[in-house]
Amino acid sequence: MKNYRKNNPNLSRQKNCNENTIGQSNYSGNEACNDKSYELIQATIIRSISGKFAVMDKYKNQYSCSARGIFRYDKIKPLPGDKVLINVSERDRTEGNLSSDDGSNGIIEKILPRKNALIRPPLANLDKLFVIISSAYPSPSTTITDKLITIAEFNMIEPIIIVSKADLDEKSSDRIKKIYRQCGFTVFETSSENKTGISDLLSYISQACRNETSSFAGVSGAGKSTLMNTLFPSLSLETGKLSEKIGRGKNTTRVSELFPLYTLLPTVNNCEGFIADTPGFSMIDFTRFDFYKLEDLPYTFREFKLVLENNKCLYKNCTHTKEDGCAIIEAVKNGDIPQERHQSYLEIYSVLKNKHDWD
Ligand SMILES: Nc1nc2c(ncn2[C@@H]2O[C@H](COP(=O)(O)OP(=O)(O)OP(=O)(O)O)[C@@H](O)[C@H]2O)c(=O)[nH]1
Ligand SMILES: [Mg+2]
Ligand SMILES: [Zn+2]
Repeated sequence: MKNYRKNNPNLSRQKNCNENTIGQSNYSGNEACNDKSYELIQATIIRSISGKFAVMDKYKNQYSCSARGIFRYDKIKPLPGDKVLINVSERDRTEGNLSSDDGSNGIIEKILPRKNALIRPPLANLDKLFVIISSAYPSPSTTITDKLITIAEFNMIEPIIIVSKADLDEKSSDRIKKIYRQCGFTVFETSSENKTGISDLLSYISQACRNETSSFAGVSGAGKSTLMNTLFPSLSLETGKLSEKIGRGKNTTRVSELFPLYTLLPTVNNCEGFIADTPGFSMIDFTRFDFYKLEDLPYTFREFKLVLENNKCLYKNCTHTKEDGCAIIEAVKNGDIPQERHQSYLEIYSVLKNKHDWD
């Protein structure tokens, strides 16, 4: 990789002093500040594999890092997307090279404050989440899709819907598009097979995702990696067939990885930022993980919020599940809220309600 740092007169490294950072409760920053050899470089984690982290600094130098033990002690897992301060040796600093002889040429000292962090996919500091749902094979589930959307909404991440494999079932593709467009989402329809919708999505990414961190997410086999390969021909991500017996993906992608947009879109000027491919899943377990609380749920459905701004439910503590005089149920009846979205709401409501009762 080209070394931008060596020739850069504006080279600035951040000093390790009194940052509001994650994972430094038992770590004395003073010790580092007194010693010039401990000057730190700010970088972004782009990949994590079995305890090692690939990170990239703003001059595009890449380093392989391990993390300080303090993170494990504090039960904080550095995630792809994390902005970190790393400590690298003088030799590695000038070489800026991911594959040093011993396979490790830096240490993550600090994780800078996060804007957000997701459990699934495991990523930090996301601005946009492309939620992929295939028209068929695997058969589309609006419930799983809505679970993912609500998690994004709760974390102030903009969800963008992509209906993939549009070549397989036009009717199903139209149905899904209609649901999400009606709720106010930006929706794309693509087929990697016959290359439809690719240029629209590409020009959206080139404009809207610059200088941001975004990610693809969705069930295994929905076609995320195939779509990334189609959009960005410089990638050659592994893709996999579905299990014929159960019509599900086989979890081909194993790790979440951020790709720098400047490498994917070489013709776009000043294209900073990242886009990630992530491992697919078959379910999102609200009983095991605390994504958000029951009382947050109605606000994670953007079209519910709109209805409630203009109409009041009869009862102040309306759960929007079955009450007479519920503005949401009324909106579902007259077609202002898609039935499928309310169904997803009911399913998540029931899981969170039971969990709540138990606590
Ligand atoms: N007909 C059709 N098949 C597609 C399309 N996109 C992907 N596929 C097929 O779907 C299968 C799964 O694709 P992947 O890209 O590996 O899916 P994924 O979402 O990355 O799966 P995981 O990595 O397991 O999460 C492969 O056999 C692809 O060839 C498409 O647009 N049309
Ligand atoms: Mg994949
Ligand atoms: Zn209500």
